[in-house]
Amino acid sequence: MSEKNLSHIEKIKTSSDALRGTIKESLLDEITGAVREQDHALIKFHGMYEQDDRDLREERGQKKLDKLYSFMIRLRIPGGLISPEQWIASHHIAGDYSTGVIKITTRQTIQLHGILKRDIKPTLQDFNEAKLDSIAACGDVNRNVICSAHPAQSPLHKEIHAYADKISEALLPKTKAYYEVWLDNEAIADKKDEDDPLYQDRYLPRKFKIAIAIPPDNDVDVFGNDLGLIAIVEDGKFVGFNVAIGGGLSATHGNPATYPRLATEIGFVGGDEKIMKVIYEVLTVQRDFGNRADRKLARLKYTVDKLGVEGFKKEVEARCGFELEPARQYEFKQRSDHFGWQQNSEGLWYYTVFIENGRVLDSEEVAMKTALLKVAESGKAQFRFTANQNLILGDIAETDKTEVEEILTEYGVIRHTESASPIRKASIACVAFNTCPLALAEAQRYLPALISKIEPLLTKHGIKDDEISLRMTGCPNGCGRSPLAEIGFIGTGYGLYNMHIGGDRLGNRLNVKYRDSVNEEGILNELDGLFESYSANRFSDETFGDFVIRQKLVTV
Ligand code: SRM
Ligand code: SF4
Repeated sequence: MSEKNLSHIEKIKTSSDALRGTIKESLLDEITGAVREQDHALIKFHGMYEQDDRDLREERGQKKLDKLYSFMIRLRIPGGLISPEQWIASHHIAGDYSTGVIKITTRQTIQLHGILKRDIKPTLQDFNEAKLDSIAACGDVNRNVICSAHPAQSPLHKEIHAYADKISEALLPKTKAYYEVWLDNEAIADKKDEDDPLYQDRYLPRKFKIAIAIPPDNDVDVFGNDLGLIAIVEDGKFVGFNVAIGGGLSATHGNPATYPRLATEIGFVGGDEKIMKVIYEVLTVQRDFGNRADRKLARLKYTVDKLGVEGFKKEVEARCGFELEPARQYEFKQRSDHFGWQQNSEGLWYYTVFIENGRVLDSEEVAMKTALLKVAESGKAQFRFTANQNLILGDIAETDKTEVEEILTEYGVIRHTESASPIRKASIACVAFNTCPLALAEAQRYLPALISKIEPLLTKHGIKDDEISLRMTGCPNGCGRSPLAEIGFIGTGYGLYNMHIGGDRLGNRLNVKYRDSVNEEGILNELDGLFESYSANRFSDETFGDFVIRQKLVTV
């Protein structure tokens, strides 16, 4: 591609001195709370975003004040697992430097918001002390590798989870910029140590996401990822992965060239070396064939559709030097989290805590943040985030279960988890206002209240125990994976949402737009009618998503 057609981010990347840019200078500039324009793009590769408080934008603008800049930092936590000590550290870092709210994301990690420029380094240094980092949590590289989170029913889960770490490590950029800029490490003497055969100096055309699903659970929404790996277990042994390519959930309002797409399964690969090779070469094909002119069309899904699924697969196979085997059999049976207590094959206990939209804070209803700190301080449980924005307190010994349970009871966590309705527990909302610069409508600040108005409708129609998946995003980027919900709301303007229906309960089918830009009254009217019809006419065990498709309310 000729230089002049490259998007401006491509130029920033190649001229960034391995992602250093002028970040150090930006940090020293006390006149503004922001970083320089090119550094704005580069800091994403270090796991952070520059934002401003959108609630205050207008008022500050009227007073001719600069925007109130702050930063969001997102950690890299492959498979979502951290130790109690790391939770304690995160709790205190959140209190010291951010808004104090810890946000569990849809990719099994945590983010902190509202960090001032001068506090970024202390934040990252404190995380580093706790052996946590934010390298490649954002940017045009492989992001946090996610993996089915559910309590290990079999010892194989450990073996498969280990791949999340291994893949994440293998696909990290080689640059040492993070250590130099944020942790004050000395500049490396020999730049050859930073040679990066995978990312070179241009990195990928766009973000890249990998998920590992362990059937029967599809809690990671494996088909919404650039690269989906579905673990295949035969005769009690993990034998390899089915490989799915080209998933992605974003679209842009008014741009028909953009669309959500489910990943397509292209075959099976077994054996550690071959598995790692296939993953690596999927990235190199995207690196070499992805669109570097238009970032709206740069995700892997568009490259797959450009080359054709077969064409893409052949290119991967040629680079690997071997062919994929035919995809193997598996079945997904659940996508939502398994709330409450579970025990694994080794006798260890797990408690899955419901955390509405992933926001860990103390509220009048539940002292979640305090409770989790107490559990962490007891040292009796590991912390595993789920891709549904919840938390599993895991690996709890039989002898420690009572102690953990007492803490959870004392601070209202068990009541909170048990009393939430099935639809609330199966809901997801993205961040949206007040920090997301791309939000057109509210999501996590609004969905809980909307659900409180939807619950009586479910009760009225006798379907309150139905676990309908309902997701809301403040724009069509799909961060809360609304295109994969049975009912998805996608913000179009403040207080307005496109309403999509007809996704299936397991994440195998995208939903379809049903109504344009409806407000709350419209949403509740539509749902009232739909629930009435569903309750009266559904087959037994038929899910809401399947029902609306059978009734041809939308066409897939
Ligand atoms: Fe996302 C951009 C939040 C998961 C698709 N996403 C953003 C930004 C960073 C806005 C921005 O670019 O400035 C949001 C920050 C808001 C804030 O204030 O924190 C943001 N995305 C999130 C999180 C925190 C939502 C949540 O509430 O949990 C999730 C963080 C995941 C993580 O830990 O890495 C999050 N984002 C997703 C997902 C879901 C997933 O990966 O399973 C998607 C859809 C899947 C996909 O990628 O196709 C998603 N986010 C996007 C996109 C659209 C990308 C595209 O293909 O065009 C953007 C915009 C962009 O990249 O230009 C975006
Ligand atoms: Fe922001 Fe849109 Fe993502 Fe929501 S879906 S966090 S509004 S980019």
